[in-house]
Amino acid sequence: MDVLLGLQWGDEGKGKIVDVLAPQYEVVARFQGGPNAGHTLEFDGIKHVLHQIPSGIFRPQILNIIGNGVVLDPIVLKKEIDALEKFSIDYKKNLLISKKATIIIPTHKLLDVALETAKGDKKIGSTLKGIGPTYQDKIGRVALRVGDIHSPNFREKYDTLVEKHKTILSFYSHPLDGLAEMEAQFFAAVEFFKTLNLIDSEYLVNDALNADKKILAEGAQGSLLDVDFGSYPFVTSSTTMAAGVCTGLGVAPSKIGEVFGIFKAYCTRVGSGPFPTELFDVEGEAIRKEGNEFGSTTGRPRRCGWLDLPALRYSIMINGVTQLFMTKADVLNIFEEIKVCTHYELPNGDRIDRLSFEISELHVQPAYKVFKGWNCSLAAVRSYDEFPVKLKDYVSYLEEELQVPIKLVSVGPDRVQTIFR
Ligand code: 2SA
Ligand code: GDP
Ligand code: MG
Repeated sequence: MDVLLGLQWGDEGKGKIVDVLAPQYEVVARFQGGPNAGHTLEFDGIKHVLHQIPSGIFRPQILNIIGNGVVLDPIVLKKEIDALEKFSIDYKKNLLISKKATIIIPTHKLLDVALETAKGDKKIGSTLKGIGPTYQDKIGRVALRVGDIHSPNFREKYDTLVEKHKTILSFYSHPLDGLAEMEAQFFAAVEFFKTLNLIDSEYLVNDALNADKKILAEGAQGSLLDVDFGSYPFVTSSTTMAAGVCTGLGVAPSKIGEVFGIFKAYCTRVGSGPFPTELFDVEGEAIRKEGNEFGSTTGRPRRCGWLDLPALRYSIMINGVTQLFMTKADVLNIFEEIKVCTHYELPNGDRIDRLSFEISELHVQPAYKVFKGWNCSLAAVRSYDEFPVKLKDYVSYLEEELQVPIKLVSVGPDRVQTIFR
């Protein structure tokens, strides 16, 4: 089993690259996150944004699994499936859902809003999809799971959980506006859910591996948003790193083969939290405009900045990355000069190149190496040989610094704008 995951703060282009690699695999599986994710795929002039459905869904021969590590919103899933209807995708055959995945219920979303509001200017910048409260209930051992929908006690379990949530919501004086309507949608979506392929996905995954079938695990968010190793508390609530594949799908660490680490040629972050190379000037604005850096789920503008090597090295280390994929190289076409952060400096001039526990309080300044930009369009480029020399230099420099080969460079959102090396 191979893994593809984001090395930054998400939105590295995972959806696009999973779709490109999918024909090499028989199964594509999501192992964490939920409707907070927005994975964009583009082909035949059409753009698709997936939230919970794995990005192999457009390849008819591939089985797509939503694993036990995912928190799943039935209402969002119904909408996603409806949006796929016109593309004649056989989701009853190609989409399989773990009975052990956790269900997001309407009050989880209200709680997400209430908890964020209570944080005031310390808010995480949650997508408000109910992710944090649902993972809290999972770990607190009170959550509902997909397999529960067939239980005669489902409604009772639901009501017990909602009562608990209402107590917390009343503590925060949070209104229950819209709850009745959300519940009606939820129960309708649960009925629809019963018609889907709900399975013990750990058996399917391990049987497939034992039969030498190839599986690609598709990460969501990014390593710097990992609940343990990200910039806590400004993180998501799941294990976004490679280790999450084992708990999120039920596979042994020994089954993991290649770990594809995907990064943008620069950095973005959506939501709050430290971002040492963030640009607050016209350059940051130019990246946002050129890269169309707006949240794929919420539409929020993404914060933009230069590539950060200490952060990338950290992500490579905790994930055991074996191959690097660089995306959005074309977004840097517009720049005369491109910067890469090689290390950080403290106010006293000391040099830092590790992401310590204290780093967010140290007021580090990024130190940059400056490259001359290639300053030309990459729209028609279809092979590495056609790359401008300055882009080749940029790729070689990063490879040397990161000590992992860059095997793929993406030069546009479309499937065909993908260059293998
Ligand atoms: P949450 O909703 O509880 O997981 O939010 C916690 C933090 O995690 C960040 N987060 C994300 N960061 C990048 N991309 C994500 N997906 C969407 C996208 C985001 C969007 O593809 O653009 O549309 O805004 C994602 N999901 C969660 C989030 O910003 C918080 O910082
Ligand atoms: P994901 O969450 O990692 O799947 O990434 P998102 O879909 O949230 O954000 C990536 C955005 O960049 C999407 O709009 C993609 O269509 C787009 N994209 C992906 N690769 C490239 C690329 O190489 N160049 C450009 N210009 N856009 C890209
Ligand atoms: Mg995204």
